[in-house]
Amino acid sequence: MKIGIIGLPASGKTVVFNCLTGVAANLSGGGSIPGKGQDANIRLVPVPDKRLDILSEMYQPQKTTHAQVQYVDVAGALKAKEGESKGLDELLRHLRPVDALLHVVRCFEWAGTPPNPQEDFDSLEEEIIFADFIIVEKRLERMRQEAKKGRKYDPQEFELLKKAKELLESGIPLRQDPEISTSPKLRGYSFLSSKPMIVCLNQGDDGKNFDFNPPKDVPVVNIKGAVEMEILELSEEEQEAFREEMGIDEPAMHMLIRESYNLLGLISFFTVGKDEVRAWTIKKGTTALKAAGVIHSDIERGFIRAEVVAYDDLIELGSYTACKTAGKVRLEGRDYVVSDGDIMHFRFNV
Ligand SMILES: Nc1nc2c(ncn2[C@@H]2O[C@H](COP(=O)(O)OP(=O)(O)O)[C@@H](O)[C@H]2O)c(=O)[nH]1
Ligand SMILES: [Mg+2]
Repeated sequence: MKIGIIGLPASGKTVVFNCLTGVAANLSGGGSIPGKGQDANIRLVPVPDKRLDILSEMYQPQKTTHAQVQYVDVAGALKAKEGESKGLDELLRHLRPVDALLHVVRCFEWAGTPPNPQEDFDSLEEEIIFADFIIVEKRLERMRQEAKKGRKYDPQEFELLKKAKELLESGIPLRQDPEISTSPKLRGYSFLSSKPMIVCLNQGDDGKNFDFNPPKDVPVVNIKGAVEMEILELSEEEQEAFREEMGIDEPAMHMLIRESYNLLGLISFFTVGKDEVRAWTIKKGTTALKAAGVIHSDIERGFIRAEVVAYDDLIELGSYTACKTAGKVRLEGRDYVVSDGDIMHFRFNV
């Protein structure tokens, strides 16, 4: 799972990336020097999950493994200024494969420029829509030419692209149209505006709020990037003391990571034991059989049954044995739809 961080220059993308990944990343061309170098920072981030910590305490395993999400921070602006189209291609190359976008919006004064989150958001949203529009138009044109030459093209794909063009022309991002954004026929285009998006309002130290209307279906998370970064530079103990003092329960980034996990329609199931306590990532709606396959193809192939306990039951009753006695350990078949937080033991035979 990959999440691309986008935003206008100096919105705080790299700061947010650093906070998310908890380590300072040095990026040539990052910061306030847009267009100079187009490298991308890519890093795997463990998804914070209190349940996993509690399970770990219970089982004292040798190893605890979190679910992971990959974040990509791209340098440079999306805006294609005159003569910068090469940079734009490079940027899009990094962004096309991501599963979702994290759009960072500046809400602090920077270099004497007051914040204007709505305008900033809208202008980048327009860029995204325009980038998709160019692709659709080029493709439609080529299909028309092929048709003229009597060559075959996929009429369904043509109709879908025409609809996409109409939406984009009206300034509507493709993510708002389920038919378009989920169509297998259009998947290969990796349209930016069809990717799910989360907005991250990056506030200054004062935490001042601004009027901001996100488009529908786009969740908004408030963070203070610079403050978070300062906290991260402290030692573990200092961090804890500081958060306690400020009444902050956990780093804001934890919430952001979890929000982006939810946004992708992802849930976790757990496997527990003395060797390892682990969170596994699946899409909502995944069956026990397919969940087994996430662990190993052999377990899927030889699947017999799954022993399932709900996380809440395990915590309430205190142990697996207690759950068994209370009849809370269920035996489920291959078509069982796994719930978030299920603790699973697979019985299989190969
Ligand atoms: N005051 C303030 N400055 C910030 C905040 N986040 C980032 N900055 C500053 O804004 C500038 C641009 O940040 P950066 O993360 O490099 O932006 P990027 O171009 O989007 O990657 C840097 O000088 C940061 O120190 C914030 O929350 N508050
Ligand atoms: Mg940057």
